[in-house]
Amino acid sequence: MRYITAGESHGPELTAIVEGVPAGVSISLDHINSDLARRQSGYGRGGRQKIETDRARVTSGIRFGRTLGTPITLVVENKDWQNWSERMAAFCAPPDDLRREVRPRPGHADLVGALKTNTDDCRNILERASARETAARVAAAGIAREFLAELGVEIYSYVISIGDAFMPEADGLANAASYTPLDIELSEVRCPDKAASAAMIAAIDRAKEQGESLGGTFRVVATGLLPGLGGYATADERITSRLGGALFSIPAIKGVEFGLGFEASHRVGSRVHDPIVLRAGEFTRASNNAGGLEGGMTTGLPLIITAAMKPIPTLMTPLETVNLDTLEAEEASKERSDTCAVPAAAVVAEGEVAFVLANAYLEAFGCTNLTDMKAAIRAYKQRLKTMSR
Ligand code: EPS
Repeated sequence: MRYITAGESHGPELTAIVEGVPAGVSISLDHINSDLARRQSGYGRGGRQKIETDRARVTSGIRFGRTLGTPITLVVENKDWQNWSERMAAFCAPPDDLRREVRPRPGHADLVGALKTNTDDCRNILERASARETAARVAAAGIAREFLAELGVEIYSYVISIGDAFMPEADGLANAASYTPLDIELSEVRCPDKAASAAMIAAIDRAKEQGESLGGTFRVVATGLLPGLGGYATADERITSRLGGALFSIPAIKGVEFGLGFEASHRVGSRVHDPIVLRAGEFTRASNNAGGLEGGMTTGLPLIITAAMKPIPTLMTPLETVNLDTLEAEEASKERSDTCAVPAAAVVAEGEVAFVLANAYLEAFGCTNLTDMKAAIRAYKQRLKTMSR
C-alpha cells in the first residue's frame, strides 16, 4: 500500500493517492475527517487553522462505502487559496507587487531548497516544504487506518512534553497502552495528564510572548497486532527500520525511540529484556521494554514509539540570515506560523505508523480482498494457538 501527495500550502487543494488497498475495506469519511480535525487542533497553532476546516473529498477507488481495490484519490481543499490565487497562480504572469521571499529562515528548507533548485524566491520551496502537506498524509492514512481497524488494530498518540513541561511518567511503557482517546483528546495539547497539560499550555503562552517556538515529544501506540509482522532475515523487512524511516519522513522529527529506546543502552541486559511467559495458553512477555518489537518483528504486545520534534523554524523574533538579493545580513522572514505543533505532529505520526503496519499485514497475508485476508489471519492465529498448547 503506497501513497503520494501533491499540492502547495497555498495552492487550491492538496491531493493524495493511495494504491494497493485490497477490495472490500469499509471506509468511513467521518473517521478520516475526524483525524483531519485532530491534526488541525492543538494549543499553539497559528492563524491558518482558523481559516481552514479540513475535509476529505474522495474522487476514486470507493463505491458504496467500500474500497474497490483500485487507486483511491482524496482531495483536501485549501480555503486560504482565495487569498493567494494571484501569488500562487499556475499560469498567469506574476503580479506587479509580488514580494519574493529572499530572507531564508534558519531551520526551514528555504535556503538549501533555493540553492538546490536555482530559484531566487524561497516561496517556491516553502510552499511544498510547509507542514500543510501533512493534511494530505492524514487523509491518505485514514485508508490504512480503516484497513487496520478491520483487522483489530488501533493506533493512538499522546503528547509527553512540550518545551520544558513534561508529563510525569513513573512507568511510561507500562501505562502507554492504558489511556483512552477521551483522556487524550479532551486535553488542548493532547496530553492525558491534566496538570502537565496546563504546564504545556503555559509554556506555549510564554514562548509566544517571547516570539519563540517550541518542540516536544510524543508517543504513538498500536494495539491488537499479531506477532511476527516484519522480518528478521533481511535489512528491508525489519519493521523497526521501516517505522523509523516513516517517522523521520515527518517534517521536524529529530529522534525516534522504540520501547525503552536510549534508556536501554545504559541498563544491564536483565533490566532490559522482557521475560517470556505463557498466559492463558498464549506466549507473551512479563514486561514490554522492547515496545512490541524483537528481531525486526512485532511481538504482539503494544507497539510503543516515542518521537521528538524540534521547534518550528519560523520565529516572530527572527534569527540572522543572509538576504539572497543584497547578500547583506538581515533578520529571517516572518511567515504566519504556529508556536507549537507537537499535538498535530503526533496525529501525523499515527498515520505514518498505520501505513507501515498495513504493509506488514499485506506482506504476511496479502490478498486482493479483505475476506480472503481475514481467513489467512484466522489460520495463522489458529496455528499460534497450537504451538502454545
Ligand atoms: C500548517 C499550515 C501552515 C503553517 C504550518 C502548518 O499555514 P500557513 O503557512 O499558511 O500559516 O501554519 O506550517 C509549518 C509549520 C511550516 O513549517 O511551514 C498546517 O496546516 O499544518
